[in-house]
Amino acid sequence: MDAEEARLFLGLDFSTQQIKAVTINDDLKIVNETAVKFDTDLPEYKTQGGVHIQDDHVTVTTPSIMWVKAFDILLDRMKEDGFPFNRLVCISGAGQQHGSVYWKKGTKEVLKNLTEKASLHEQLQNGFSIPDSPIWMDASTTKNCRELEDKVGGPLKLAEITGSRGFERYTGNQIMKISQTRPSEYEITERISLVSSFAASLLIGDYAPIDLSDGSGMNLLDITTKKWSPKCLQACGSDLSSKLGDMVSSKQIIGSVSQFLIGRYNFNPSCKVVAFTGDNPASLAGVAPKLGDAIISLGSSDTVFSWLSRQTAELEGHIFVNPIDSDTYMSLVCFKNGSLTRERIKNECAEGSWDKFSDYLKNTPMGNNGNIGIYFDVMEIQPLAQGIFHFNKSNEKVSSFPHDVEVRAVIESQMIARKMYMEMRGMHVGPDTRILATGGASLNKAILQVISDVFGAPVFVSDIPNSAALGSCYRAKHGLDGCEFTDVVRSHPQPECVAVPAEGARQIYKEMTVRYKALEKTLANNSRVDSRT
Ligand code: ADP
Ligand code: XUL
Repeated sequence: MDAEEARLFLGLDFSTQQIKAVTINDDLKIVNETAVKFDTDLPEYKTQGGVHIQDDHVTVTTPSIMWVKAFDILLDRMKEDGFPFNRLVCISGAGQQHGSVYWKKGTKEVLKNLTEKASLHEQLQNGFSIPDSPIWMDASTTKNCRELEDKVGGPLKLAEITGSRGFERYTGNQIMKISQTRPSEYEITERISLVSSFAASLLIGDYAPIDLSDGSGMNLLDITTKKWSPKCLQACGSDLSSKLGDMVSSKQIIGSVSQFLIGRYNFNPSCKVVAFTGDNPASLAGVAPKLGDAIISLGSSDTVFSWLSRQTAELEGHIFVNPIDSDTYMSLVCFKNGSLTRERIKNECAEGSWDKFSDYLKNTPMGNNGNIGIYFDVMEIQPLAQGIFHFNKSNEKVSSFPHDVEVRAVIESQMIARKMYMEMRGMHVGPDTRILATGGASLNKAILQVISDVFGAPVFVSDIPNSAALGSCYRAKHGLDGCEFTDVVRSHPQPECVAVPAEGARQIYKEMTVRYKALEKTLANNSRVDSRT
């Protein structure tokens, strides 16, 4: 087959700050990358980092229609660049996890009858019963989490059923809050989608089903039976089962592209769509891991995750059904204060330059002369605390650090916490563990060196930091070709080792972790404290 006709696979990532699109051919070679950034490409929505943080500081939302308009822009941009939509044979995608979209009664018909003469956002303008989607950064549902845990028999029981105790950002708790506080909007909601299944709906022109892996981030799915848990559904809202629809395996083909896409952009009528999933599950596919690898994703959120052969219930972290093989699982811990916190420190202390930020990291000693900072710009997940804290080597609070110390402090404390909670979740890292780094900040070698020093293991990266979009391409190929996933990723480029632990790192970070743990414990749970003043 000549290059003009070769099959192409599209992977989309509806992430917190942008929509990314990656296209590969059958040899897994990337032939196109396009992105639309919410803050800069859609300034009319006035988002910061893709979100709106409400006045109470804990409610965090994104206008659902902004995602639709961003998708219009993405497709228009690709069309202007002459992208060969007609060569796409299959598409899959990812979405930031836990966020929910509320489609108003009647919108199913609108989706099924889209006209190619107008854009998606023009036609879906009035399609949402709740116009602002609660997203994964929201921490406003503590009361609902406790109510759900109580109704099913406690936090550990909820973790046994759904893979996680009650977490504020988890969709079931968000739905419970809406059904209790906005009953009339809840009533006129025809379908509740995750960001992933919402995005898939835009492609197939109908409500797309939620997949088992992203569905595991809701506190609603029984991850053993792989069915909605009747107890959890009942606790979170009336008639919830019909509002959520059926679930599908993450590798299932859910339909073909809509007439709208065929008419407006010249998609091939036979192009299939594989169920969309969460960005972290999609990243698992995108790094093509071996059993035992630990993956650290450094995007808007930082996450650590790995492939699990069997599940165990814990109060820390999460278990999701594995997106590649739904008979196995993946474990994950998520941290809210990731890239945006590092970016703030870069702007305040390193004149807005990642190069200067990296120089500070390289020129300060491991262990930072005993200084420890804790940076929870927004309410963290574990612990549930907010504020900025500086401690000197005697564990005394100080008001600030010099700029270079601040830069090292933010990276050291973030990475110590990543390792500490990963171990609490039962994920083990030894000197032979491969740490696969991905996400925006994995471009930064100085940060990767600190990760290697703190984790005491070698760090590897691939050429492409967009593992969620790339993983979506792989999942599209997997779903369409129906072969083993290992066959799909056979020619996935081997990641390169970019950092090994420095001599002496192990002892320094062992001691620092003990101090960090004790200092973190002193932070008031569930309160907002700021020691900067
Ligand atoms: P998301 O998928 O959540 O939108 P990405 O994985 O694309 O996020 O990561 C975006 C982040 O990457 C930005 O917020 C930025 O802070 C970070 N980033 C980009 N380049 C660098 C760099 N050289 N060093 C550290 N962080 C970086
Ligand atoms: C994972 C989580 C975040 C979002 C956004 O549990 O909340 O990683 O998926 O990336």
